[in-house]
Amino acid sequence: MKIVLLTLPHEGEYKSWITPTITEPKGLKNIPLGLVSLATNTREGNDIVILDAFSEGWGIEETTKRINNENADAIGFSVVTRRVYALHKLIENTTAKWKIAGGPHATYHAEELIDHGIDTVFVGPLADMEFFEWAKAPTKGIIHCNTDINAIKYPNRTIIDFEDYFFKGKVFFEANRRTPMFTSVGCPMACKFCSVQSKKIYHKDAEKVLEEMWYLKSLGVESVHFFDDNFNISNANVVKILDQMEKTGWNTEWSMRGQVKFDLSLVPRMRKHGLKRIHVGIESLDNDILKWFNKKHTVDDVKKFCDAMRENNIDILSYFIIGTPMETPEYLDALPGKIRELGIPHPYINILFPQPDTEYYDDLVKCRVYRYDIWKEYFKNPTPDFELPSPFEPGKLERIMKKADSIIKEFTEL
Ligand code: B12
Repeated sequence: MKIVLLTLPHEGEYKSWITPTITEPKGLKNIPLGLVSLATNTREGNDIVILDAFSEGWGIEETTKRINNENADAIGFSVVTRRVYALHKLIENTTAKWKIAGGPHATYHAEELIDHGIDTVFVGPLADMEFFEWAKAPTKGIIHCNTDINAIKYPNRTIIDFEDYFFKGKVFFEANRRTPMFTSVGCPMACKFCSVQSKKIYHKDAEKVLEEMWYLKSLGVESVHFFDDNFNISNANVVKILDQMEKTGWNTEWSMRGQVKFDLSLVPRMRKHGLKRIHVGIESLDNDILKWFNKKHTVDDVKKFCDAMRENNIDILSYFIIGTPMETPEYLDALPGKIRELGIPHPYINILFPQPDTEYYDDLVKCRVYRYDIWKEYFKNPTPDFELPSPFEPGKLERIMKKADSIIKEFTEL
């Protein structure tokens, strides 16, 4: 079977005020690891072409042409919610016997995708085994996926132009020949603003993690980033990976995305084996706001975490969210000073945004701040560049955006 797998173009995506534009990296290409994983695990007997429209910056027309030029039996869309407008256009304008979809939006909105002309929707955080079976005998409908993270091969980076995906610029920090990989998928936490695909967490065996790291090193990678939903949720699992690092002699640079609260006595060992930087969602330096977010740490936990990082010379990139209902102007004015006191060199300031499928958005509908389910209506008929009305009182969004820009400028020379 000839199958085109693609990421969706930016064109027409809904507007979002989450990330101030000054922190959006120019020229950053993201390896479509999900698609590379699918291709790696389904290549035998099939002809698979990956079109990374998102990273290449192609518009809808260009992407349509490229898809149709391939004359494939099937088109597989990797769908994130922000790009459903492009998805609808591409469903309309492309031709193939089969149109299938997977990814976070497909997991949340499978039936709606079927209504819009998708033949088969793959639901779940990993779909490699089900996709392989499907390619042998295609069927229509919704497929609930249970791919075992340890039963699949790691993504073969040589399927794509790997060299092209190393970021040459600088946003917050510099890292040479840095690339992402996953040691787990899923996060059981219940943060109010997040719509993670799986609340259940699936860990790769430590042997497999190190096998992939050494493979990346053989491709000339100098810095590995664990882009997990929450890498250090399980201390036991971190220990298993450290043991395997020790066993195989790993001490090349790595970094990770995870949480503040974990066994800090592990930090010196993590450093010894190459940990350079931790990316964490601190989100706020106020206990009431943290509680409102449903975060499971306190300001005191943050202090202990930052101390441990400083003592071990590990860099921190921390996400903060501003714009919560109980936030005072005094809190915002004091925030940069507190961040500095904690020794956080890279604060990544985001603005609270009602993403679909989050508790925050659902509450706004329940409390009638939004009179009807705006996202539900939008998904039925996505319009280009859609702008969600701000749920804040008049003038607040503009004020917060200015504040975010000024904090970011204070900490970074972008
Ligand atoms: C890396 C990442 C990014 C990278 C780039 C992603 C990329 N390559 O395009 C960057 C940093 C740019 C990014 C940006 C954003 N991201 Co992001 N990101 C991720 C992250 C952490 C990992 C994605 C990944 O590689 N997963 C690992 C691979 C192996 O899995 P996968 O891609 O999902 O693919 C598997 C299955 O889903 C399935 N599958 C996927 N596609 C298809 C297609 C077919 C045909 C089939 C059969 C199966 C299938 O099979 C794959 C293999 O098993 C996820 C969290 C997560 N766990 O998914 C968030 C996530 C995807 N991001 C999210 C969000 C919200 C954003 C932003 C909107 C945030 C923002 N700041 O505004 C922006 C969007 C930017 C934009 N303009 O669209 C949300 C998406 C929610 C949603 N419903 O769409 C997620 C789920 C995080 C979250 N917890 O909310 N992101």
